Amino acid sequence: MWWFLTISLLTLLYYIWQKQGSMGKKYLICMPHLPILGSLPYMNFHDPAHVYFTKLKEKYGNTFAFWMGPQYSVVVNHFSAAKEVLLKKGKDFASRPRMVTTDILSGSGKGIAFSEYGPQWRMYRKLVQSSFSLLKDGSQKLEKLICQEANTLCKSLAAAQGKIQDPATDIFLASSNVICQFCFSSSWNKDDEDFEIMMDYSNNILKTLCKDSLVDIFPWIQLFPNKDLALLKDSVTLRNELLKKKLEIQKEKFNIDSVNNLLDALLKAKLDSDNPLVQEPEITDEHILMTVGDIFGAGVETTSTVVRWCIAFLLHHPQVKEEIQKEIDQKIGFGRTPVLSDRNQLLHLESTIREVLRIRPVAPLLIPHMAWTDTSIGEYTIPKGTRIYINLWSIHHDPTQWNEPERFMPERFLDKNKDQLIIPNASYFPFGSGPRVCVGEFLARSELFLFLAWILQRFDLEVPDDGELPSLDGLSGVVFQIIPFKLKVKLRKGWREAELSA
Ligand code: PLO
Repeated sequence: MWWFLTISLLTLLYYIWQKQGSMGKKYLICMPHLPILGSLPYMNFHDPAHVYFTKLKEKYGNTFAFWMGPQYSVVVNHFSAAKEVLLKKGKDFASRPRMVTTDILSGSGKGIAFSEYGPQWRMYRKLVQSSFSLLKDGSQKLEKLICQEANTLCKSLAAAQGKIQDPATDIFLASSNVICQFCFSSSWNKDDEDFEIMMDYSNNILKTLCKDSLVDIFPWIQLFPNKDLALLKDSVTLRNELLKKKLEIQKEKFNIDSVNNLLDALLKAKLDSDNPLVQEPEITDEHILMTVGDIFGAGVETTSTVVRWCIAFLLHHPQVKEEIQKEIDQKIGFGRTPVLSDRNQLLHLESTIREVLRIRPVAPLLIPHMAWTDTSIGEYTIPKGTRIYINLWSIHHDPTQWNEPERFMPERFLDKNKDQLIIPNASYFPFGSGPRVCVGEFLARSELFLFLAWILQRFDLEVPDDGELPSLDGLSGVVFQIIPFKLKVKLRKGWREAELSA
């Protein structure tokens, strides 16, 4: 009886407290919620979060609120509100919520992907951005670098020609080496121990990070034994050891007059900031490691996943693959390998990449944003500290913007005459937008184009003899992964003949 009375009283006080705070302000429609547990008892955990939030649109509208345990949170399902959050009021919403799992990965909010908005984040982000320009011109030309890895990738695929293979490791190696060159000017072989360790820990981090697991909602849960958290901690320790090793090597080689990679650029910035006249946020080894760790992790996991999604969709749609190859044969032939400037020529390949990024966005809920000041979305008040989930899945599958959004149709990114690439509507931003837009977008797009162009020029990709097509369901998480699949790779006749006559 006493229990019942106490709980009823607490619930009543909670609602009165909420109502008082909201006088004169307009709040978003909110899912039902209870004290402490928030809306969790009313939520369905069968569907992946991005699909569930898309379904809730019917009931609560495009933008609605819910309580993730004690945390007031907002879901944005439509591009116009998303643009307001990411671009128009981008600064207000440019922070990140602190979560137990991302704190473990980022050494308590260091680096650039998961850190809060502020001068420190801005400085590291600028440093990373200017390092990317090292790639655009300079000795380590981006194109040369990617083509070198595309060449190794094609050789490995050719070595297992005719057999049934899962291309995941070879593709992962290729994208890892591009980003490894950018970060540390080094690369791995397929059988290097460090490469295997990296592939393993990276996979385990993806399985456990930012999954809206209970520990990210109720941090006190970490006080109890937790298998996933232990796996994440062990994986992050392995990652940090690997990064530290790279940092020590780079420190020994470091020459301030020759900045060749991201780590060099950060070490140089650290030296410059040791000057007491320069008033900038402090640059420490730990911050450097976490920043490189973010870029490295993002470069490794995202590109290789998208290349595999592209291959999977092409196995489902062989006619699209044929169209791409026809265009490669006409515009490039077999006399030379593809280069970046072919991008304006290979419209079918480019439109396919765009469509894959639409239908299977790399991060269907982006990384959660957080309002670091009191602000608003439209006429609705958004208090400081609100978590914002931008539902890219819903935005990219919005039936009012996309005709048959569930259908794979690369031609939607071509004009009527099919001779020009277009973005058919504004409900599309696979790399995010605004202050937190992906810093590696240029690198990612270049890699996707070159890896796929090299593969499709040389090989026919076929479904294994048992006819099993890849699953297009995916595994949700901070990166929307593809379920491993197998395929048969065959050298194309034209390529073989060209090789013989060379
Ligand atoms: C991938 C696993 C790595 O071991 C660690 C890592 C660092 C940065 C993360 C990345 C992971 C996943 C993709 C992320 C990236 C930062 C930006 C990128 C989340 C977890 C995206 C898609 O937003």
